[in-house]
Amino acid sequence: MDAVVSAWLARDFLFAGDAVVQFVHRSQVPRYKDSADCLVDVGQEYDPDQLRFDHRPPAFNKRTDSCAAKLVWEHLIRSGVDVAHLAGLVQLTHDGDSGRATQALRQSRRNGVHAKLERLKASGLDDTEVFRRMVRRLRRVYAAPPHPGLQAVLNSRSHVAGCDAAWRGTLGSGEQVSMT
Ligand SMILES: [Mn+2]
Repeated sequence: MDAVVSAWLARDFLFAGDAVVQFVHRSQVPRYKDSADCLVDVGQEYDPDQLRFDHRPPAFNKRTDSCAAKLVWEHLIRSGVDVAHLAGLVQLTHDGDSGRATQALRQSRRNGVHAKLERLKASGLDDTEVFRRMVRRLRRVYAAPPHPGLQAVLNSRSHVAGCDAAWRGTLGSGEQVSMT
């Protein structure tokens, strides 16, 4: 799950969807160590500037101190990417990756995304197809909420006509709001 979520976060939010994700066996990692644009959950290196996101020693003292999904997510937050709505998924992934049996994790293993991944893995599909189907599910379950700035304008447009510029400043790029 950590590999899936971290690869999804990297591809969709770090590379805006424009990246080829390849799952490699640990023994093959040295071959990709220098050539890959980004490594998640492999490589034993944590170097956000070089887009290396692993949590195994010596990157961290204990592998349970963090997880790849959390490291990528924290990097995205620091970079100003709007992924705050994925905090729950990241926590769930970290709990699962470090063996913390929280209520949310138990539920996820029963009928959530963890259960979905187990089913897909057991079905004999290759890694690429498992990843594709997991991403489809993750996008649906963890869709971004409507932009709060946009909502505020739409919900109270009659009251904020005089504050047009201020509200506009809170909108994400590409969103057009007409106050008229
Ligand atoms: Mn991991």
